[in-house]
Amino acid sequence: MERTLIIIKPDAVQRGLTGEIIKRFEARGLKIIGMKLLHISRELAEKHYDVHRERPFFAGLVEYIISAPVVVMALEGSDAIAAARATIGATKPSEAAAGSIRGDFGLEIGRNLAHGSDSPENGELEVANFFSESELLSGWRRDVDRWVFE
Ligand code: IDP
Ligand code: MG
Repeated sequence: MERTLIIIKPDAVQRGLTGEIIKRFEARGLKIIGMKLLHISRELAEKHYDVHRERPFFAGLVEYIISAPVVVMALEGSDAIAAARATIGATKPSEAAAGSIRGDFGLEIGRNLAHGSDSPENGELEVANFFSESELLSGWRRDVDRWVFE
């Protein structure tokens, strides 16, 4: 099982799309093992986006992600990384496939609604950046699991 960190970004929360976005991950079969509403601190935002520190859009990206509350989720599933990124869609919403979150609800790269981890290693690290061990319910029994996982 892989873990991925999903961030429902400030634009999505402000636009009332939180439920719509959660619904898509739930329907996909990904298991929610942690979820909370929070206002990300500048320190945590800079840590989360550290790989982009040298990019010209870094300052704007940090301002965007700390501009208002977000909903963060830790999801678990087989191939959770690739599945969640496909559900989110391409980074640039204008190029994202219709049917994806960004392809259905976004237009601009700086307002692209959701984050998903890009590798199993980063999934583990990012989940740990946002959730304490006691906030993660990895072992909870979901009765439909045998109809989702082979
Ligand atoms: P991802 O979110 O699809 O994984 P990354 O390349 O990891 O995309 O970039 C992280 C975030 O930085 C993007 O989701 C987007 O919000 C922002 N970003 C990336 N490239 C640009 C850009 O060229 N201009 C403005 N923001 C950008
Ligand atoms: Mg990324």
